[in-house]
This record gives sequence, C-alpha cells and structure tokens, in this order.
Amino acid sequence: MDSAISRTPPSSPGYVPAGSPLVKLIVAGGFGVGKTTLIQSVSEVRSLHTEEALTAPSALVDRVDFTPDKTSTTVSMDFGRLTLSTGAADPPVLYLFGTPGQTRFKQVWEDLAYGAHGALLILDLRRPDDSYDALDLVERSGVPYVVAVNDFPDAPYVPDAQVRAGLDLADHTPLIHCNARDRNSSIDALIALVRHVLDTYRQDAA
Ligand SMILES: Nc1nc2c(ncn2[C@@H]2O[C@H](COP(=O)(O)OP(=O)(O)O)[C@@H](O)[C@H]2O)c(=O)[nH]1
Ligand SMILES: [Mg+2]
Repeated sequence: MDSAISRTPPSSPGYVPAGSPLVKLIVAGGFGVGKTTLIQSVSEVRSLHTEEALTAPSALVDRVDFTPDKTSTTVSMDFGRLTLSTGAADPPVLYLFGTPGQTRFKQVWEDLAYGAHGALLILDLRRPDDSYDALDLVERSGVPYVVAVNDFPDAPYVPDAQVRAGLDLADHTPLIHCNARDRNSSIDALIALVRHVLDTYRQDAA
C-alpha cells in the first residue's frame, strides 16, 4: 500500500468506505509551532478546535513573541480527518488529534495518545526548546514518530544533522521539513509519518 500513497484526494472525501483502515495520529509540539494550522490545512471535514482566548495571566506562561498574530490557544484538542489516496477501494483514513503543547495539559495528552499509531512532532527552529516536553511525552508513549520542522520564514538555518543531535534522535526517526500553512506540504508530512508507522510495524512483525 505505501508505495502507492499519494496526496491526490479520493473522489468522495465525505464518505469513508466500510473497509478503510482507520489510522489515529497525534500532532504534537510546543505552543505556537503550527499544530492547529497544520490540521486545519489538511482536514477534509471542517476541523474542530477547542481554542480559548489568551489571557493576560496566561501571557506569563504562553509566550507569543514569535507568533504575534496568535490570540488563542488550544486548551484541549484539535481534530481533523484526511483520506489518503492509495488506488485501493478502501483507502486509509487518518484521524488527526492535535494536542496542547503546554506541560500543564499532560493528562489531556496522555488520554489523546491512547491507541495512537503514530505522532508528528512539530518543531519551530526559532525556539526548539518549546517542543522538548512534547518530545518527551511522545517518546515515553512509545509510538513511532516523525519530527517535522515547520519552516517559518524567519527561522534560522540549522543543518538537519545539528537538529538531530540537539534532539538526540535515533537514526531510524525521520526528520523532515514542512510548511504548516501549505496543504500539500502538510499532507506530505503526514504521508512520511504513515510510511514510518508502516515500516515500524513491519520490522516489529519480522
Ligand atoms: N509564516 C508561518 N506562520 C505559521 C506557520 N504555521 C503556523 N503559523 C502561524 O503561527 C501561529 C501559531 O500557529 P498555531 O497553529 O496556532 O500553533 P499551535 O499552538 O501549535 O496550534 C499562527 O498565527 C499561525 O498562523 C507557518 O508554517 N508559516
Ligand atoms: Mg493550537
């Protein structure tokens, strides 16, 4: 199935064929890295977001220096759905759950991660430290994951090898780049994750 995965949408995205494999994926990362943006840009159903306005007290902990347009924060989760095109009658359907990056929502994270097949960890290279807690949660959950650098235009250039070393990534963990605002780029990131999930399950089964 994986070699044929493409981002071409199936003909009737509103309908999920009965035999379609359902894939649960977590979109994780620090505050303001682009989780909500990515899910919004790919979802074929109206994505669901539980956002709350940022308040003066929350400004002390949720820093918006790098995302001045941001006026809200995800307090519980984002949800979106994407059907991949594989040429099969029953294409896989991705159920995407965005999780709050702030450590104070750790319990929500653990509940959402239950039963997940994989996770996309989004990183903003202007402040990579903000995603460390999320990376820790992803690693501890044991799900296969891909790190996606969301390429903000004013982010510094950091060679991939240096990012991998900074995060202490295992050799088998893919590191990719994406633009969360761009639908095709975001879908490509999710396809990379699905391929990695499939590879991991195949290796575990061998
Ligand atoms: N330029 C640029 N801005 C982005 C990108 N992704 C997200 N943003 C902006 O960054 C801010 C934070 O994104 P958001 O998706 O709310 O972050 P979240 O906290 O991880 O859900 C928003 O104002 C987005 O419009 C991107 O790829 N490029
Ligand atoms: Mg959000």
